[in-house]
Amino acid sequence: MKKLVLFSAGVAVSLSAVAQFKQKEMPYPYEALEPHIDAATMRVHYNNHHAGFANNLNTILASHADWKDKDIVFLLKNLERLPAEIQTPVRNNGGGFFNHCFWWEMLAPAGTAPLSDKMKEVIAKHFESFEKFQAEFTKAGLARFGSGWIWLVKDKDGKLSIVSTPNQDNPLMDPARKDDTPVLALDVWEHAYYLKHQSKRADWIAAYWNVVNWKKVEELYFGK
Ligand code: MN3
Repeated sequence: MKKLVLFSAGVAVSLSAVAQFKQKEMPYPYEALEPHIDAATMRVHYNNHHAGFANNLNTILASHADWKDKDIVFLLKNLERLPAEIQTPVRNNGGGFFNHCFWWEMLAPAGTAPLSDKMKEVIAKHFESFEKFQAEFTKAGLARFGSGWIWLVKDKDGKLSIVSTPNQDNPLMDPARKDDTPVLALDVWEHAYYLKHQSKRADWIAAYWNVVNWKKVEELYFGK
């Protein structure tokens, strides 16, 4: 990155130190999830939407020295401790940054990260059957009005629940869930599917099930 130096009240501030929230490289090529998720959607989702959240977050925190070096999870779990004027911008852009970092890891080329019997059993234990879980998660995705995310969340005792959040919110922001871990996510913002499915969110969710990274879900549930 080009190093820019600003002088403010006689103090040199290096902007190269500011761009700390960086996207990781995608774990697979843009076309790897075809035909379930098209390369054009992946490209715009990663390079425009996710990059936008990262850039905005860095800009917002550039003038808040006490906060810009914090870890993203810390920021999202402590939004109420931030200066009032940046709480909502960090909620939206920090949420968008974190959610999309999580999102790319939630996906894998079809057939490469199948659901293990072990994980299937855990899910079935909580939702009667894996199929019932899938139906319930899908229903939550269809019911989310406007934009948002659907999550499968594990609490500290290993109990699973489905959580629906608006906008770029996520379970980390909920003080009642501070010990919980998201293990699966679904982006139901139109930008995630509109190029291919237009307004048909049900088709999008059906496509999504083909490319879930169940290995990652299992890793998040059981720990590495
Ligand atoms: Mn998105």
